[in-house]
Amino acid sequence: MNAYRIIDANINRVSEGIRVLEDISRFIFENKAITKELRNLRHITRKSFKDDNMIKFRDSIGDIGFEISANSSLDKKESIENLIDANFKRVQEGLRCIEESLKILGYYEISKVYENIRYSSYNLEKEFQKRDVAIDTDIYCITGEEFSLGRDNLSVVKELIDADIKVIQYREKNKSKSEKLKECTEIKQITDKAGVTFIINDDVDIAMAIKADGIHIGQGDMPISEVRRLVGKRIIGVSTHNPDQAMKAVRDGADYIGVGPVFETKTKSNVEASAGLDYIKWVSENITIPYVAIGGINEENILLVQRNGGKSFAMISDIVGSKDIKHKIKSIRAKLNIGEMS
Ligand code: 3NM
Repeated sequence: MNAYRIIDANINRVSEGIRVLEDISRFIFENKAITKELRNLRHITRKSFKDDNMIKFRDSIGDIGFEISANSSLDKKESIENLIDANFKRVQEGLRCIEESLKILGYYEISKVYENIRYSSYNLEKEFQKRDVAIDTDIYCITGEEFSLGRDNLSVVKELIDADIKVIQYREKNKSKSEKLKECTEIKQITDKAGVTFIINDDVDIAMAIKADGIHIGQGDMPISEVRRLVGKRIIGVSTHNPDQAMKAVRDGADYIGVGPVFETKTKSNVEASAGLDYIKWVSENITIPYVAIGGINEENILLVQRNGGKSFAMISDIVGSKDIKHKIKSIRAKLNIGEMS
């Protein structure tokens, strides 16, 4: 009976798909709970139905599907996100084939077991997508000691935390690696205590050394796939300046993108020409991962950015360069809240 052959092939297919997801969860995202759950599902998949007929009807060499699959270009996996997506689909479709075939053979109870595995896989797929992207925030603050009116980065960060800022990026272009490492180590201790997401600009090695929550890279830096290999489940943010770069960053597996420069800025040297409000509007309508507007944003123009689709706003000079940081943030937030209501 060929239904046995379908079941046999799909138990293998589902187990292999789960194994790929399990290894991504284990070695890339280092997520114990999801890895354990996947392992459990793989075992149930293998053990719940065993019948000698499956081996009897197995015929991998005579499988007419092998040639079709070998010539298909659909096997191309562009990023880790594609790989996850493709393997969940493979697992779910395979489970459905097992369920239906078991019913043909009259194994209704066992068919239910595979149906349950399928439902668990939908849940896990959602968990996979949730990855630690603690980036949804209103004001995303970035350090810059030279604009900080003589204050050092550490004391600015303390003031930001006191003002209830939830995401801070360390960006310092004029310091040595060892100075940056020392500063980031100190900052990490206080951001950890405060439950604040701490992202490092450019230096993947520092991010790894201090176990930062994330890394932010620019267009000229290492490819996202390489950075992902190094940082695993940590957040990866990528600066983008036009729609092509935004779409590529999403395809390559960025967790969020920077969108700018919205306005002219003097803070970044060699900065690209202003991308304008059209670009942030385009992103708000076309990009599904979190995005952060950046470049020349200040208390005066932030509502314009909000009206053009901005939800999260990265700022350097207007915040670190203000005398009273706490007051500044309070007053920006008041504007954003009123803007949202009107
Ligand atoms: N990145 P300010 S603009 C660091 O467009 C940075 O990717 C940009 O500083 C980008 O808020 C920028 O002082 C500078 O203008 C932002």
